[in-house]
Amino acid sequence: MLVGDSITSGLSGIDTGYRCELWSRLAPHDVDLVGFQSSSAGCGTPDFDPDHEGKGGATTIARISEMENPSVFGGNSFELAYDVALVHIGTNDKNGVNFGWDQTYIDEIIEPNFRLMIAKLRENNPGVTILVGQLIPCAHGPDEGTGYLGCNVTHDGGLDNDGNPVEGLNEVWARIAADSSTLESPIVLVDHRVGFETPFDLLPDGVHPNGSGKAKMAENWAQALESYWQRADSVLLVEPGGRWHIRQPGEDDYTFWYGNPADQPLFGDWDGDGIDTPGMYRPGTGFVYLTNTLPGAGEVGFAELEFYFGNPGDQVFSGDWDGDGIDTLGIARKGRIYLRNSNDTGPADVEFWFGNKGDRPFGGDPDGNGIDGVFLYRPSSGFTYFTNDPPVGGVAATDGSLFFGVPSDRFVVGDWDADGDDSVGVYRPSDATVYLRYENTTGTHDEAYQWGQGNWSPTAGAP
Ligand SMILES: [Ca+2]
Ligand SMILES: [Ca+2]
Ligand SMILES: [Ca+2]
Ligand SMILES: [Ca+2]
Repeated sequence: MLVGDSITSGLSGIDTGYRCELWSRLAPHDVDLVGFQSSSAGCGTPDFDPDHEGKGGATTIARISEMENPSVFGGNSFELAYDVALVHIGTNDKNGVNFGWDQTYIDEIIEPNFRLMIAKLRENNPGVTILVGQLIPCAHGPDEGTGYLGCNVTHDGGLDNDGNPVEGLNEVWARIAADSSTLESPIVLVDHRVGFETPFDLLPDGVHPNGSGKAKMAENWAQALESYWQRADSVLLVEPGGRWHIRQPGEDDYTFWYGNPADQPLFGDWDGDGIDTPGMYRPGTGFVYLTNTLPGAGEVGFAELEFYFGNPGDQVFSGDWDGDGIDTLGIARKGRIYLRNSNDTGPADVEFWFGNKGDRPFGGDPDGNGIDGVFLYRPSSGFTYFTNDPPVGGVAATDGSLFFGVPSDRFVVGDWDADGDDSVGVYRPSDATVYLRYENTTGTHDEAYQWGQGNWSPTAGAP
């Protein structure tokens, strides 16, 4: 959901702000924009998704009250099921105050309104990722007739030809991102000032980006989204009693409860929104319990999907076997692999021979093509074998093998260095240490840290 003022909506009937450029830039990704406003003037891109939440002239508080009032645009925008919000708002907050603009105004009016926007975005979507744009600079002169603050006024109220009032607003957004970002709902600062030149990238009005300015904004948003979507995986640990730990270096672990003792932890993107969440396989009954919501800190998570999968004795693991962005489950049974592409009970969509009885299976993408293949750790030899993508029946090719870890290690697979391909890692019970390797070749670890207790179970993903 794109939230903002006319820099987002575009000039009425003329353009679509940065939205047209952003849509083209995000074409390789499966993006659905949401919002109760819709405008596509001037955007000739095929399949352009015109939905948005930008409004010309809006201050932050005006936007909040419109967005939550169904009588304005037909619904409460904060109740839409957005996964990511891109917010570029505040430029108009300086309007109407003219030379009453000072730090007190910023502290007492503007900052609470910015914080209210964050709170509203999270109200019905507690796991939303919020990308906050550092506002593009403006370049218009003071216009006392309309009460607009000129761009030659610094945010402490003085006149300064080099200053810019939006810088005071950007300091507020940076402060909010620093103190209000959480694991469950990250706030990522996107700096649109980088490479943005005034007046070169602005229309003659000194406020709205022109073609080059819009392209720069679109590129900044897209890069921030892509690095968020392709962020590094990390190891998670689950206590035998079902208490999960997500490591936050320098801070206490983020913990929550999910599943029963003896459940086998899974962690994946069960709904394709780019965020991994917990799952559990209960070997005694063959049931799988998945949730698409990361439980709040200290809270107990509840399964949103429950289904029967496999037989007692099967080894259950997860991955995205068809590259549609949704993780589903697979089974290893006596050297045969069964993969299913939907999260429900049913027969395998793909099955093939790979490995031996007793091998431990993991889903992962060693060649980074977006389709998960299968890793097998063989405790008897200490070797790990992998196949890049699921074959269509028959016997899977072994695309690589490596020696890493020792038989008592608990194996995991993930993209530890965020370069797009998955590689091996282990949790070693004897010294309660995570060892990660960035390449699928024999060699020593690239990263290691002591964490947790030896009887905890590892899983991996990007929460
Ligand atoms: Ca998800
Ligand atoms: Ca899939
Ligand atoms: Ca692959
Ligand atoms: Ca990698």
